[in-house]
Amino acid sequence: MQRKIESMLIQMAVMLTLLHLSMSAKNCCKDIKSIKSDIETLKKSVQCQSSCPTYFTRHLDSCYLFVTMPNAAATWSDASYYCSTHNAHLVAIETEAEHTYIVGKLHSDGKSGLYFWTGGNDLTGEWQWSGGPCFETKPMEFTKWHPGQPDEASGNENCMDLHAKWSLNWNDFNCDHKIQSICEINLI
Ligand SMILES: [Ca+2]
Ligand SMILES: [Ca+2]
Repeated sequence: MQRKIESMLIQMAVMLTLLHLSMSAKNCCKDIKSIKSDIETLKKSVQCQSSCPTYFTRHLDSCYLFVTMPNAAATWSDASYYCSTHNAHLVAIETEAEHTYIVGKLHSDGKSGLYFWTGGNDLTGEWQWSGGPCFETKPMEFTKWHPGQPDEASGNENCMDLHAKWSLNWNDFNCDHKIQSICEINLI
């Protein structure tokens, strides 16, 4: 009888230990999940901004940096990297109004004779706006292609520029060309 009770007690102790271990495991994973979500929130709060840096121009809920210095002409990927160093992304022109604002600004600043990289690219097969700090990559919906573009003219035109020769309408261009660029920050 005593042996039976001892064995039952041992079984209960084993079950309680297993139950405790399983609960700790659950808590541990829950904790890791909540830590991960805290890190994501923290990352966003560090990268996203609610006001424009002084050297950016504000328009509606965006800040723009027109990179027009002659020595700042860069390939698309270098221009994209440059924007990221300012916590920005290459400009995403998402509406007719945004296109009109940018073209108007380049005209009023006397820069409409230059060529500018935007974040538009089809490097993954579909035309999209490249992402960056606090801005998700997204498909291109509004477009302002110059008639006949995109034409993949050189057989290797995967990046979109505002094309001076065509009144700053859009062109697909070889990503290795070195031209000016526009960075954007979408404010939160
Ligand atoms: Ca935009
Ligand atoms: Ca083209």
